[in-house]
Parts: sequence; C-alpha cells; structure tokens
Amino acid sequence: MDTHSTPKAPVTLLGLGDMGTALARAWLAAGHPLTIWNRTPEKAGPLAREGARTVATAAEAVASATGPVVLCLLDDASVDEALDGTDLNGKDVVNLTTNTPAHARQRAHWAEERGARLLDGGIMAVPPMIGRPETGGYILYSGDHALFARHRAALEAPAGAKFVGEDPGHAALHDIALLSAMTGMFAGITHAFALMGPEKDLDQARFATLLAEWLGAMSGAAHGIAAQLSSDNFTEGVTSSLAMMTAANDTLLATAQDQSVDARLLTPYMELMHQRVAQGHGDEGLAGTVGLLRNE
Ligand code: FVH
Repeated sequence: MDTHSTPKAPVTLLGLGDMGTALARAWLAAGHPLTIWNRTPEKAGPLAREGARTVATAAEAVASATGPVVLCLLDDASVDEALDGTDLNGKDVVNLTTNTPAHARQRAHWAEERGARLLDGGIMAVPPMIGRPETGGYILYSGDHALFARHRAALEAPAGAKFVGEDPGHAALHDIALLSAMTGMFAGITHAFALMGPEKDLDQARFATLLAEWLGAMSGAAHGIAAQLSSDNFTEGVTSSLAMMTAANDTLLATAQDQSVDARLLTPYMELMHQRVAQGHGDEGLAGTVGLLRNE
C-alpha cells in the first residue's frame, strides 16, 4: 500500500454563501488545507469545525495565502469591497464570482496592476452538484493558461475544470451564453406547462418526463447550427427548414389561444424566424436567425 500520498495544495477562499460553502466542503473532502474568510463571520463556524482555518479579515486571508486565492462573492462590486486595502502582490487569484466578460477583463487588468495573476471562472453547477462529478457540473476558466495548469489539480476538486481561452473574458462569455440558453429553455418549459395546465386529467409528472426527454433529444440541434455557422452555409444539412417551422408556429399559436394561454414567451422568437423567411431564406435552418440578433 502506498502511504506516501502527495500533499494537496493549500487553497484560500473568500465568500461562504451557498456556493462558497459547497466549494469549501469539496476542498476539505479532497484533503486540501483550506483558509476561509466571510464578511459575516458566523458562516465560517461549521466549516472551521470540519477542519478549515478561519481568519478575521480578507487582507489576512490573502496575506497568508501560498496557493490560489479563490473569490466566490455575490457580484463584482462585492469583490471590490472585500479586497479593498488587501495586498495582492505576487498572489494567484481565481475569481468564481459571476460577472460580465467586460468586468472579467477589467478585473484581470486590475489584478495585474496590483502585481497579481488572475484566472476568471464561471460555475456551471448549483451548490448540490459541487464535489459530485456524477452530476455533470463543471467550472469554466479563462486567462493565463500557465496559471490554470499550475492550480488545475486544486481547481478540479469541486467540479470538472474546462479552460476556454487566454482572453480573461471568455469564461464569463461562455457562462452567460450558457445561462442565456438555459433561460430560453425555461421559457419554453413554462409555456409547455401552461398549455398542459387546464387539462385536469393529465399527469404532470409523466409530462415532465416526456419534456425532459424531448429537450434532451432536441439539444443536439446545437451541433447542426454550429456546423452551419462555421461553414457560413445555413442550408447545409437542413431537415427542418425555417419555412416549415414558421408554418408550424401558426399551429402552436392557435393551440395557445384555444387553451387560453398567453404566448408572449414564444412570439419574439417566432417573429425572428418569420423575418428571415420574409427575407427569402425559408430554406435555411435555425442558423439563419443568429445573424438577425447580431444586426448583421
Ligand atoms: N448558488 C447558485 O446556484 C449559483 C450557481 C452558479 C454560480 N453562482 C454564483 O456564485 C457566486 C456566489 O453565489 P452564492 O450562491 O454563494 O451566493 P450567496 O449565497 O448569496 O452568497 C454571497 C456571498 O457574497 C458575500 N458578499 C456579498 N456582498 C459582499 C460584500 N459587499 N463584501 C463582502 N462579501 C460580500 C456574502 O457574504 P455575507 O452576506 O455572508 O456576509 C456571501 O459570502 C455568485 O456570483 C453567483 O452568481 C451561484
């Protein structure tokens, strides 16, 4: 038996909200020495009993850090407040706070001005998925690849780590694009349940199973759209044309009206498809609508 296991890198974590607490538990479970700080100190108590070292100020946490300093705070403004007056010189900062690509780039520049290196991250998971690889959660990273490589082992303890580019804004861009797609999916789910709602004899749980299976099957369409965008040929491999879908949309809207359901979650997207068909591109697939949103 190998009794000489490699010591785990120390991690410093600022922010013990729902997500920060889940991250902390994952690092403790993986055997990483963990130093924690939170604005409201009471939240650190349970983690201290589980083995984390607590400190009274963010400045103290950063000063004692010999590994990555991970930020998991509410928003970009809270990062400013938490790090106000701390000496970041020579530190490796990993910012997992959700932000815009522009804020991520500014924050990387801000860190560089203070003598620190920064990786930006976007967490594609909810707290119960952290430390549980089987749930499929992951964290996107962008910025200096050498920095990512140096801390990769520690960063992979809470969830899979995916590096998406040296531009520090790219993790946030991927994060927000994925969350935006999720928002559209939730809009569709909301409309679907509204349609089913008035039928009292329908089984909602059985419908949910059908819905999840159908959305899973249809999500593969993203690959076809990507291929069309890459080749700049929006009719390539089209099996469901915009003309066909626009005609089908009339049936969707008529059914919504019959069921007394407000179709406002669907109509903006349907109008986009209609606009592209009216431009003479009814033979295209969904990739044809992407440029309209970018005003190309
Ligand atoms: N929870 C989730 O489902 C999502 C999943 C995807 C990623 N998000 C992002 O993760 C960041 C943290 O989220 P969270 O769930 O931990 O959020 P809260 O539970 O609300 O905790 C917020 C922490 O931020 C601290 N904080 C707020 N303002 C300040 C400030 N001005 N100075 C210092 N710290 C601040 C707060 O401290 P306290 O209220 O306990 O004193 C918490 O530690 C977030 O970007 C999500 O978008 C989570």
